[in-house]
Amino acid sequence: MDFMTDQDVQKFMEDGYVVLDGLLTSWECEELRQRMAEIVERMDVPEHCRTTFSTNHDEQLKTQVTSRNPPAQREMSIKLRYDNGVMSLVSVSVPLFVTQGNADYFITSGDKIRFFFEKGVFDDKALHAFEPLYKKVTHSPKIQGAAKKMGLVSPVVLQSMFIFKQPGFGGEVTPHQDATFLYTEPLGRVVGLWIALEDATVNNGCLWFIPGSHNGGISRRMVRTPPGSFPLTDFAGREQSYADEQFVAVPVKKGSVVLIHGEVVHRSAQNTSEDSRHVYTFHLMESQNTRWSPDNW
Ligand code: AKG
Repeated sequence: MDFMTDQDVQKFMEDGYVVLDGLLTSWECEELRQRMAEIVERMDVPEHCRTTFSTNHDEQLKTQVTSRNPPAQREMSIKLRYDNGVMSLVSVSVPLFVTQGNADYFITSGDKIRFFFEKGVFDDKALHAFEPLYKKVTHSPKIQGAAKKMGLVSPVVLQSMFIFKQPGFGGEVTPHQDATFLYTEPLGRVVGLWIALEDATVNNGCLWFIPGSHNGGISRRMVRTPPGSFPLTDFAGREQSYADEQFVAVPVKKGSVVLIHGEVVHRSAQNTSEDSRHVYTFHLMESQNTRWSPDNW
């Protein structure tokens, strides 16, 4: 039987997302987490690269505006520990502002491994292309089969991320549509693949979706500003407001993958639990007859 069934495809078309269980074994998840622990262990993030990433309009604008006035103190240190298969954030002090360097670090991150730190806390080749274990998962027969089943003919990998969502710390991701950040003409060419490397629960910050919200276009776009100007990106339009009741929680088991339509509205809450919620995620785009917007970051 196909890893992605016809019913899964139908659910994806109707709701804008679908969960596929059993993409990875528990052992494969641990292998990926262990590899990430090694990468983190040897990372050295220069001061100008210590940046957070927020989907929130006001926060992005605020950090970019305040960055014109560098604060007197921009010290940051981060310490992670990896014990018995559990990665934990040991200590951290906070960078308060971003600088021009930060914005460059973000905008040039598409083909590199780069670290974005949690709001309130806080490399050089893309995971999906250069890290053999991550590359293997990204290009696995199951993923290729699912891409084909969704109708992708010439899919390309746009970006990849490892999201830590640390216990008691991992921040909220506000409601957004991925096409806000990964805009194509026409729309409907981008799909996110969000792989749970640990159980994702309501307590540790699983995804929440508004089923069917992928059919109404997008309400805002993140665009590059003209060359030579600062900040380097801005938002055109605003995210709509959504009622809490519209969202459906989607807890998933370790090793499952959630397929996320580029226009479906989704969010995740802060991780207030004692469990981390590690995820490997990447985005695919159908490249045939698609225009990747030059205004994208
Ligand atoms: C995304 O990748 O678009 C997300 O919204 C991820 C949010 C999360 O992992 O908490």
